[in-house]
Amino acid sequence: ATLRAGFVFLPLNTAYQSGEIEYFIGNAAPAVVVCSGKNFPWVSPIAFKAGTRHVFTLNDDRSGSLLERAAHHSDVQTPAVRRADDLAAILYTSGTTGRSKGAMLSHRNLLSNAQTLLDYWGWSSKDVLIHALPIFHVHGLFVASHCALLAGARMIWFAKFDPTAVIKRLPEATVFMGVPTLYVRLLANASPQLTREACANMRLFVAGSAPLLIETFNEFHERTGHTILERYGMSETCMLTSNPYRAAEGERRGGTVGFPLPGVSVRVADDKGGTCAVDEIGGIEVRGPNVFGGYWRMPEKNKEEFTADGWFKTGDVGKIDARGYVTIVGRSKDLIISGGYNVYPAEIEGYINEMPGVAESALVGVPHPDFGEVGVAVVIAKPGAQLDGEAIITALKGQLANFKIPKRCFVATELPRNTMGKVQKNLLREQHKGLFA
Ligand code: MCA
Ligand code: AMP
Repeated sequence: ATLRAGFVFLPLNTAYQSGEIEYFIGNAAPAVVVCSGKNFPWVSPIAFKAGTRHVFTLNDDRSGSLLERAAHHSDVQTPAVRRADDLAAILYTSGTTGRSKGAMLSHRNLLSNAQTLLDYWGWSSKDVLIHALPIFHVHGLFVASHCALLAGARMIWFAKFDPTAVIKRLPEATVFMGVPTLYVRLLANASPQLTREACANMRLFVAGSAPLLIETFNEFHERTGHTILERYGMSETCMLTSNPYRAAEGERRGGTVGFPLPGVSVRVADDKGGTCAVDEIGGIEVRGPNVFGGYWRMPEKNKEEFTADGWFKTGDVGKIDARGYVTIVGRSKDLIISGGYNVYPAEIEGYINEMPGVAESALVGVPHPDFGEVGVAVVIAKPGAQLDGEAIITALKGQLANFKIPKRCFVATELPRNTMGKVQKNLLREQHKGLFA
């Protein structure tokens, strides 16, 4: 509705706490804020203080002041005319240093990507999508919803992912999209019902947002007969690469994220400003009509994250093979992806370092069977101070969204450092890699 009216919208994770919301509203300066009735008592003061003119409520059962006010307006609405380059949405992505950055996505960015996916993944109005992802991030919001809406397809809507409930509806559906954790849970929790018969009507299972383990890819194929299509994207760029949908274009290769989508250019850069040879590992850079225009009110970040010749530096590290398949092998940015949500260590470390008695801290990502990766904190006390890891976790819970809370917190005597004095997070990761095995 916001886009049709020609305005700009900014979706936010409902798990965010007041400090996080205060930053987003203060930075984005929206004219209108919509929240649930339950959150109105603490969201509205933050919004009014930041200069927001209207705060409306909207609840899961469609009650609340937003629709009450809308009821007085006509049912017929003519979409506002907007140019392709006009701003459509702002998606906040956490910064590697400092606060979150708002990626400015234009109507062209959103429409070009949706049209490309519509064609590349063979959408039609006969499709039925099982939608079980949150709608405040690119995956559930743009990839899933835009494809279904543009195709005129149906959606089976889940406000929250529940593997048993999803498997029950598979026989009516044709498309499912999930982060790897959803596939892990489909296989683990409700395994007896997840059969070839249950998936007989399905034509496409898409995975992305985080690396899909080859074990999950293989087990899903054994169980259902379907080969998951893995694709790769970012909030700043929408979708960039995809394994092929049609067999004529190639096989879906587990462990790769497929080919650059039509119209999208992907290159792998070495650290001397050149382009890597086939199979050589380097920084992934991208260009195309889907790539955002820059960060909201942060011109200095735009200079850092685009090359002089206009390519966006993704911060992902990978390679391209002779057939053109892209493989992501790691990240140059200090980022943990937990159950498909991004956790930036610098942000969590900042909160821990503010606590009484804390000298410094480091957050690292370690393997986790359900979430793929989770954050583990290592904290150093100031001389004479006594710290308790559990108490630190409890204190963080009131301040940060739940997915950012470290799953464990250890108190140590020092952090490993290299000769330059930089914390060697690789050593901490190595030390704790078996915690959840
Ligand atoms: C919940 N918790 C988590 C996570 N989710 N901890 C770490 N990582 C998480 N992702 C916490 C809960 O607060 C709880 O803590 C404990 O872990 C167990 O929660 P559980 O009930 O298992 O969680 P859930 O509510 O079932 O949620 C799990 C989920 C959810 C369904 C996997 O995280 C999710 O919807 N993830 C998808 C995110 C997504 O859409 N990403 C796409 C971003 P406690 O017990 O202490 O309360 S778009 C993107 O990345 C790009 C563009 C792309 O390519 O798509
Ligand atoms: P976000 O900023 O939340 O949009 O997250 C984007 C990041 O998710 C990318 O830069 C990648 O690091 C990661 N990502 C997305 N899809 C995949 C994938 N299929 N495999 C590995 N990493 C992925």
